[in-house]
Amino acid sequence: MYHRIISKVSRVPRTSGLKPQWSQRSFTKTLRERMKEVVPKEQERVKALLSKHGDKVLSQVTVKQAVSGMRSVKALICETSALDEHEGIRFRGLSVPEVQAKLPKPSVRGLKGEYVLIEGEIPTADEAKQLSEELASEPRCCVPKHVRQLIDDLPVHQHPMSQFSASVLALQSESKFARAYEEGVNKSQYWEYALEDALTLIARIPGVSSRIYRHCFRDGMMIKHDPSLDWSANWCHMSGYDGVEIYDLMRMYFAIHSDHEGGNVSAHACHLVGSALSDPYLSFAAGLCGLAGPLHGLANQESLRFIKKIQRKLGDRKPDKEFIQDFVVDLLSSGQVVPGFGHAVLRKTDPRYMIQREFALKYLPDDETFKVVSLLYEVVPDVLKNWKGGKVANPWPNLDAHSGCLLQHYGLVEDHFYTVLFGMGRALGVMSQYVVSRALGFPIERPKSVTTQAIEKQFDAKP
Ligand code: HAX
Repeated sequence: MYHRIISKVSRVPRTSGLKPQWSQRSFTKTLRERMKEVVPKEQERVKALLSKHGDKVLSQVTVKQAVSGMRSVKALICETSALDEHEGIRFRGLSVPEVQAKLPKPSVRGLKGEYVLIEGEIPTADEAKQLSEELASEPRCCVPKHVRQLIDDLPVHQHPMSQFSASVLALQSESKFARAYEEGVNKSQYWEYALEDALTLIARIPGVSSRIYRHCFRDGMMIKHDPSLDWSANWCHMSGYDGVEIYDLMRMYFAIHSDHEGGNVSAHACHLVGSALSDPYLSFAAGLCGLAGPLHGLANQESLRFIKKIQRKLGDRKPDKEFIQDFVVDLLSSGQVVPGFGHAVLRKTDPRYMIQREFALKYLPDDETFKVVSLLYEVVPDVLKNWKGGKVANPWPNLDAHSGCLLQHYGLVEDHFYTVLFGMGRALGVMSQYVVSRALGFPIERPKSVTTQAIEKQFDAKP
């Protein structure tokens, strides 16, 4: 998802005033080189688009849309991915299965997941390897002492998502973007500093996140990163999970959680805050705070808890459709939502759910939790379709209905932590969006709000 912009950008000598922190033959340099080539072209293209079509109507807004969360209003730009309500997400034009099929295979030093996220054009195995090495190299991946100290001092009962956003804010002391702005950098160079920060932030996330994990759920002793492992595998290793299957699972997991166009809460929050030229750290922390809500990223924690409640109520009995149906109806009758089902844009089963289901069918078909997940898949859509006259726009499962079952199978049972993993993946998408936004010079976001009285005044008076 630095995608084409970033990936195209990588093959020219460094010309900015940034101090190089990595070797001259590193992939990052290649990224910058491609960026140097592509940014002016993309800027010209967007300029031409504005002069040709600037006054055309892209979308209209009804009163209902204004009152109910701006559903379907097209008023944002996101270049890294696009979401179709029936087909699901495409990363720079590639569907999830296409990305999976086209990427260098994990056998090429385990580079499946993060490359989907970072490159728009399919990288060569060498390019993938270079980026992976870059992200695992010191000092780029090293978490500064004050951030380690902060995590160690936080109460273990504090939710891991607030620990994560606090840590990202603490990392902000390292922002090159913020420093460059203070020193009066020319706006044409914003994206270069944004890219620096985005790469450093991404490189440090496995260290931050695994520290939070071991602080909250283990003995607090840290495991050193292994520079021979890729980004996803390093998170597993530092958190205490080693093995080919879990490495593969997490590569897939981070890839599918990375980007979901620009209107979802985490991406939009990050974009909005970034539009004020808040640096990448501040902007990503804002995105994380949005992701921590139960209607968004926290739904993965809630989904597994919901499944566990079903299992507790089942006791020694085997789950069946009737039991699940009654359980779901009880939940709905008590005014709660079924976590992991529904979506503001999608109108079919989320392809990110299907990919996880395929993984489960291959590696854990007999897992007891997977059996409940499968029964929910069979039962819940019909219940939701008929609930209160069919008010639920999308009765199908989203990605959060499945992920906890896979994580739990490999020993990651601490459901509080699941949204942090979502946030790790999301960093790759929203930081890509941030760099692109600075490269294209998008201005501060400032839609117009109105009061409900103003709407009444506007329309009541008319016949
Ligand atoms: N269970 C029960 N009711 C649901 C529902 C569900 N899973 N999904 C939607 N509804 C209800 C809504 O609460 C709403 O009811 P009210 O009119 O009483 O307010 C009604 O159906 C219409 O809502 P909608 O148009 O179908 O859905 P929205 O666009 O308003 O909301 C949500 C989309 C994802 C927030 C919603 O489907 C939901 O709450 N799902 C459960 C939580 C969840 O899984 N969230 C994760 C979504 C994916 C994501 O972002 N992951 O990070």
